[in-house]
Amino acid sequence: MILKLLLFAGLAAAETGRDAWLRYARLTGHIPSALPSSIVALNSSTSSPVHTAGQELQKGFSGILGKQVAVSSTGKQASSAVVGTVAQFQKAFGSSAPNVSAELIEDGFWLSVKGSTVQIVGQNERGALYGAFEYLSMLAQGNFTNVEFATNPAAPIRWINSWDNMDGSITRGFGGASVFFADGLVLSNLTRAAEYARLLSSIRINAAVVNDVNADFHTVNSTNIQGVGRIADVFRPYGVQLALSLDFATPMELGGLSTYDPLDDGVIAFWGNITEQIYDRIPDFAGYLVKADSEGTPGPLVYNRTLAQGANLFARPLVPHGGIVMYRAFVYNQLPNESDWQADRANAAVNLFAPLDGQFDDNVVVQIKYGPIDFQVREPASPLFANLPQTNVALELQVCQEYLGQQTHLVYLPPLWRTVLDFDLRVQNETSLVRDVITGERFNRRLGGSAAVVNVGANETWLGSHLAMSNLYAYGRLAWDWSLDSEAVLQDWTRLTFGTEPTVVSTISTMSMASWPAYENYSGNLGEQTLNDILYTHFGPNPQTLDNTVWGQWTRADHTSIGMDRTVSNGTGFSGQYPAEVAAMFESVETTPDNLLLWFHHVNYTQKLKSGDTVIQHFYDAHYEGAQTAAEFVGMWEGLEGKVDEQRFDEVLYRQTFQAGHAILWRDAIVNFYHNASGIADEKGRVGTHPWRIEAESMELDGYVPYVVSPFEVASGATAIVTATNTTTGTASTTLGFPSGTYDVAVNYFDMFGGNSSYSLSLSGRTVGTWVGNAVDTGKLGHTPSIYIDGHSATRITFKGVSVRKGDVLKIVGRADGVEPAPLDYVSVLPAGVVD
Ligand code: GCV
Repeated sequence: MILKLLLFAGLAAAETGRDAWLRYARLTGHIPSALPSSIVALNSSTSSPVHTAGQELQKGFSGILGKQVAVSSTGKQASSAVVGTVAQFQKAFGSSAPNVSAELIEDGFWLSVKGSTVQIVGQNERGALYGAFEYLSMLAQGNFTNVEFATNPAAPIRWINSWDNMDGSITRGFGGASVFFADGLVLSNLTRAAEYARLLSSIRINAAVVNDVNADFHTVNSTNIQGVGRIADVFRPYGVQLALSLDFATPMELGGLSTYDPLDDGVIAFWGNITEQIYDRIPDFAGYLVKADSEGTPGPLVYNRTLAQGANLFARPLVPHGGIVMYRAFVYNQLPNESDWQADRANAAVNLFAPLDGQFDDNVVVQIKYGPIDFQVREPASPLFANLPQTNVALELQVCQEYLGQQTHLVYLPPLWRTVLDFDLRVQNETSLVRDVITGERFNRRLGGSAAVVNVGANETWLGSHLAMSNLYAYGRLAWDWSLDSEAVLQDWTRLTFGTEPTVVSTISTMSMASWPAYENYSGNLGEQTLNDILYTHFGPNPQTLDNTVWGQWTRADHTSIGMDRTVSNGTGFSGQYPAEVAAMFESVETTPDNLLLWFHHVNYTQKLKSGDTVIQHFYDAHYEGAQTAAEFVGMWEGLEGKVDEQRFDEVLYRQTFQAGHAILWRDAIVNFYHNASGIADEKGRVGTHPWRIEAESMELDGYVPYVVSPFEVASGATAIVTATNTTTGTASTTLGFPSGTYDVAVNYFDMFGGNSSYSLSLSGRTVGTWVGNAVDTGKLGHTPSIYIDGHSATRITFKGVSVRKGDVLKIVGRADGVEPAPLDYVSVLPAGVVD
């Protein structure tokens, strides 16, 4: 361990992020001499994960240690790194092979490092490759200690779900186009798909669904079965199995049948045939993922069949091949009505699935989103985990930050995931942690595990953001062992991704661990959900979209009170879906934790929390605190200049700067919205008070006109300015009365999709800066774009350390472009330390 501190990974000049945590960057400092002098990979077939392991070891030794080591498929154990399965070791070395088979279950491995002798024994080939990656991860982190241990997965299902569409787009994709599909076909060049499989394998993901759950029936036509077969071919050397999402109505749409009724013989035969065609091409096909009767998708309920009948339809033809069906519990087609106090979308999953417990075939797994609604910033653990003791279940997470800043905000997700995984459901008054339910341990199920929605794209960074990659890495690590510490996993990722320099590790760790609490603080508090625009982009603030819709993500906020009454006594009855002890806890305001209060209860804004604050004051305080934290991330990251390669340093700085500005927008939008709703002042006098801010609409305007923004809360003073026409230039000017000094000058403007307006800012004729609002059109930020002046397009540019004289004339000239009329909201002239 001491060695670890002495070794630092070298700093390359520029890195794109494409190698992610598998950079194999050169270590500098003292490297022990006792290292393997040869690599023996006990299978030489190129599609074999053991062969891949040999290649990876060679690449790793070369990159990390600068040591060129030959690979062969035979050799001795002493002074070699030998990798293979239990059976391959026995065949090659007989009685001198490590006797470890009893310690291993499927996909597990045993790793022994004794100076220059390294043995990596997998229960299967995939396990052997995992072991090689583990050894390389140690080396890359400068850890040369001798070890000997066996490790096994917590659960057999460790999947990712891609939401890639056949046209090459990605649903909720923020990192470029699909690495699998374009124009209705599988890409001819699958280089990135293979690189992705390498990343997945290194974090022990064993299967990937490659197409969106809103599946296109063309995915299983004969051309595309051959196409996805090629994806499976590039996955195979990494031990990643391919799986597909299905469209329930395919028998009609593709097969020309008059029905897709799951009990119809023709339909049964149709799916049997498709399944055989798939296995002919992909013998190691993992299985199907099914979204049915949900958000308009077809399903068994259309024919009054049960969801179990629907799931079993796909499960049966998979049995002879060992495939499984992941059947999603995210089922709701009946849209609720908010005027009904008892209506609740959160009730749907338990209502639909619990009565079917025991009716699903053995190779069906019900895949359950972590919370009862939809990947919100905070939700209680889905009660469905407690209601299916005779059914295989898996947890569904999102690495994709759909509602959590879309990878333009740093949000390290494992601390959020932990709130669900570590939750004790108290089934039959016994310890019943969600993580033990999903692994199959609690109810003694053979199958179980997890799936995460991952939206990697062709962007060199994969997710559009370097720091967001920690979520993918952590997902894999946790899916293997849910008891791991979130921060320890993050630090491994950081050392592998950015090097072992202690300041780099501690800074990224501090930022990341603070990031989910910060996001929750400036988005939605007290279990109110993420207050973003659920009707449009799921990105910026728009709290009013949660109510008065059929989507059932209501807050029921009015002038005096807020929250969903989910009690049994007076509300939707949702709290009664939990086992008795938990139900009792959530039934009462007194025993419901503050952070879920508004999820379970409808209370006055003046309701006192356990913290002693009122609900409304908590909103105000949390939002100011969250935006402050996001602002601090910028300075923290700047402290890493020279310690992280320039390209990644700049790209992360760009995103952190955006986040800091957008967090202020979030803060102001939400506090203004609830201040307006409740009429209750902020005890600390901050809401509505902006001493360093100049509203654009209050400046002297020439060629600019005021524009009233909707929703009102996403523009300061509810008003922005826009150029008089879409082809002209406007000028906004004002004389500054602030004391002379050095300030940061921030300009809030709107970067809409469909235009790249240009701007210049000057002080009494001295140019402060020029810029173009093109981050959205160029895809530089990647979040879902907006064509409106709203909370999604709102952004900010900051000029630091500007010398301002009292009486200076501040002037902004904006030139419209495309649909974008150079919209401006306000200017802040900020003394050091002020966040506004
Ligand atoms: C792929 C949410 C998302 C949808 C997604 C759906 C699901 O509603 O916004 O894009 O569909 O969840 O998980 O099926």
